[in-house]
Amino acid sequence: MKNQIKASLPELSHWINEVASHTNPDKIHLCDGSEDEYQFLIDQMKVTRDLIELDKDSYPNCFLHRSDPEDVARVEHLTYICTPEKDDVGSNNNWMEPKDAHAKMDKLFENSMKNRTMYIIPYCMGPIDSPYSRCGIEITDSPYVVANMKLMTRMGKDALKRIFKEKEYVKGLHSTGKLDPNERFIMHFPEELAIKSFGSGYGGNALLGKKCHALRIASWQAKKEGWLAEHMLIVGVENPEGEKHYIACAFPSACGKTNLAMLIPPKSHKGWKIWTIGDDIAWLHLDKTGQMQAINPEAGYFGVAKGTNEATNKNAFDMIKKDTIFTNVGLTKNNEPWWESKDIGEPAIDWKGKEYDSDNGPAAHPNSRFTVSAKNNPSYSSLAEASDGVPISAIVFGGRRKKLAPLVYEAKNWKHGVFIGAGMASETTAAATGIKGVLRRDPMAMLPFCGYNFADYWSHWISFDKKTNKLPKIFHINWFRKDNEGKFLWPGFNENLRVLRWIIDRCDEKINARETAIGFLPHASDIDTSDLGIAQKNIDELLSIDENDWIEEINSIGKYILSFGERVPTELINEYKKLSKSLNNN
Ligand code: GTP
Ligand code: SPV
Ligand code: MN
Repeated sequence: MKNQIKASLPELSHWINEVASHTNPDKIHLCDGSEDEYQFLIDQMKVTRDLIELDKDSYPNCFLHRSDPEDVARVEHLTYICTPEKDDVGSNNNWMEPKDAHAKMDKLFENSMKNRTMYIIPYCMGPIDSPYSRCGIEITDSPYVVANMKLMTRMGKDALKRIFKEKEYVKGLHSTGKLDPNERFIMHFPEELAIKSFGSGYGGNALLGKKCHALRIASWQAKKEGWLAEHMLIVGVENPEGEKHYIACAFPSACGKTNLAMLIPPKSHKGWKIWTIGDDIAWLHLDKTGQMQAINPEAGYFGVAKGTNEATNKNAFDMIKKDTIFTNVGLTKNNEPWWESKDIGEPAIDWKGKEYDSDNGPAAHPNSRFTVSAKNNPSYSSLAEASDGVPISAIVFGGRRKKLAPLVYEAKNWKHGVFIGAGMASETTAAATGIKGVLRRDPMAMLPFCGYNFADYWSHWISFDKKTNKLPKIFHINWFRKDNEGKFLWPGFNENLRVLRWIIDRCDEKINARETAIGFLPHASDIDTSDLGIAQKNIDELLSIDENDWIEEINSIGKYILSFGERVPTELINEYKKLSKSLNNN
């Protein structure tokens, strides 16, 4: 195959040789994506203890990987976008001049693969024959990365064939280095379609097809080419009559995307079905008729283990009983994986490999994860493989908010919806290093992932209004509102289908809603909660808005948006002014 690369794409061959001579690996392995290759890597990692085999009877073909304890999450402060113009990345990104960034990274990569194998991973983000898909090549010295990329992407020969044909692909270079947090950087060069990541083996920092390519680089390409690359799940809802609607939802990291994407309808919802298209990333294009179509660029899930149990997410719970790589979970004495709220078994060993002692913290790291092929998911939709994607009826924004944001509301129109997305906020989670549980603005759930200036990003979102009259309706949800004792007001998880039903009924113009200053809210009777046993006062609170709190909120959103300076689109500023005025007039 190496000769084939030389003949078909000399430029790629040149890059591989250049990287090899700079990083000085012991061996070079071009990945073909086969099952044999996967098995070979797994066997090798069992020997090196990079993977620990789990109980073969209850968890066949499942493994545990323990990362370095200082390398367990994305590192937003060490993630950069490198473009010639600083203004192009905005205050939402760290910036470095490309020349300086290359120099810094090249120094780190020097001889970094000595005594190691360099793997070349051709991959395709999206169905292999879809015009919306994009390819990349990741070079890495981590077999764990290769195995994860095999589960998460369409990896190997077919991707390489497509790369030969298209001749355009993202070049990603990754090395685990010494895992020294002081020598850890994730750099993106959107104009060169290149990524350089050093010093971390963690998912979002090291699996370069995921956040680095499919969001940061892709969002830049999408802006140039007129589409959107978003941090969104894509879910299909089928009613008892067999009608299907597809919804794309942007919630920040660890805020419920995987759970919603594969929920199981509650018992009260006979005949309803949920179909998963994707759980983390959506690429949205307008087709020739102006309909918004979505593909999931990924082929697997890198999901949060903690909290996954039979009641919260049975589909996930079942799909990770085979063919799964677990990262940083605990172990039971029977060598089964264990995490907080698994609700079965007891922890014997913690995620660091020490005997479990509750005084030393949780058994599983709060950001412990599972990696599994989407094919294992009982609710996986065959349309996730469709080259033209699925039609999107609604876009839903949401976050973790103890107070303020109601269970659900609807934007008055597209521009107002963009304002709602731009004003999103959520409490921080364990998915990134740093303080947890602090409210921060996270527009469209893209704060860590938008590869360019948010002001330009909002203009790009707004521009869709002129391109078609078939845009999806926009909504906002909050599953995380709490009462004064700190208890969740809404049961969440599978019961969230009730809210999706309201959203769909609104899209189909089947029901009315209550117009308020912030948008359309449901009439309580339009969300069926009769069998849930929730106190009426809780329902009323979930569907209420406190105007004084909202005046404060809108002022804070306004300040945030305006802080992006002259490039902020006038339409967004007008939305802010309109909303501020109508709240103050009430
Ligand atoms: P990333 O993979 O980091 O992007 O996360 P995600 O958005 O896919 O989040 P995920 O579905 O994995 O959920 C994260 C955490 O939120 C888990 O611990 C879930 O148990 C919890 N969670 C998910 N949905 C709900 C819900 O409706 N209500 C409540 N209270 N918790 C939820
Ligand atoms: C997230 O943090 O949003 C994730 C996990 O989905 S990671 O791949 O690390 O970004
Ligand atoms: Mn995510």
